[in-house]
This record gives sequence, structure tokens and C-alpha cells, in this order.
Amino acid sequence: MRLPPWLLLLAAAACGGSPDPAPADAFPLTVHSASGALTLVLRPTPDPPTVGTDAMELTVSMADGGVPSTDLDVSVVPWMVAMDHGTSAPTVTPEGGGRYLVTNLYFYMQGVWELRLGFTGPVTDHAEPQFQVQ
Ligand SMILES: [Cu+2]
Repeated sequence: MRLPPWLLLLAAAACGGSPDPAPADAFPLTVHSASGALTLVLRPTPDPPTVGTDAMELTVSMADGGVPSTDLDVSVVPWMVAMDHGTSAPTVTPEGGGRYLVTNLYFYMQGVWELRLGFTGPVTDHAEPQFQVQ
């Protein structure tokens, strides 16, 4: 289903975010989930991300700054929006305290990639941070 443009504009305004990708030197990258319930901080290794097999530490906190009461189930789908393709599935390992380590993150092309993040458990939400892979 395609969303009408006015709804997308409304959603972008509600998130307070910009559809433009963050510059590569903007890490740690802080974004909010679609509902605004979660604050997400992304720290890549290497920084900035480069073509190859990278890692990303994801720190999840509630809007009030607290940590979700139990670990969330986090799904990660790397996606290259402009070219409409993904890559192999990465590995997500909870480290406690709202931190998740995403490994085997295989960016095989330079350009803007998106991490399609899904959250279930105490909070059901999603976010799609974008960044440049060098
Ligand atoms: Cu591509």
C-alpha cells in the first residue's frame, strides 16, 4: 500500500526528523523511533562505515531517558533505498542495558544505506536511520 504524500509529510514532521541522510561524520547518530517512544544511538565500527563487513552498536533508551525494562527483540534489515536492494542478514546480540551489537553488517556498495530497525517486546516500534557508507 502506498501512503498519500500528506501523510508522509505529517509523519516526517511528527518525528521531527529530516528525510535527508546524515552526513558520514555525524556519528554517533541519534534518531527517534516512528512513535517517538524510543531514542536510538548508532555507533559504527569503523567510523564512518566503509564498504565491507562492519558493525554497529545500537543503544536504545526510552523517551524519558530510561532503559526498556527487558531486552527488546530487535530486527535489522540493511537496505539501499536508492537502488531498492538489501544485503545478507546481520547478527543482533543483546548486550544488556539497552545496548545491542549488530555484526556481520555487510555493506557491499558505497552510498546511502538504511537500517530498517524493528522492535518488539515491551515496546513495538520501528525506525529507519540512514547514513553514508564510504
Ligand atoms: Cu546498491
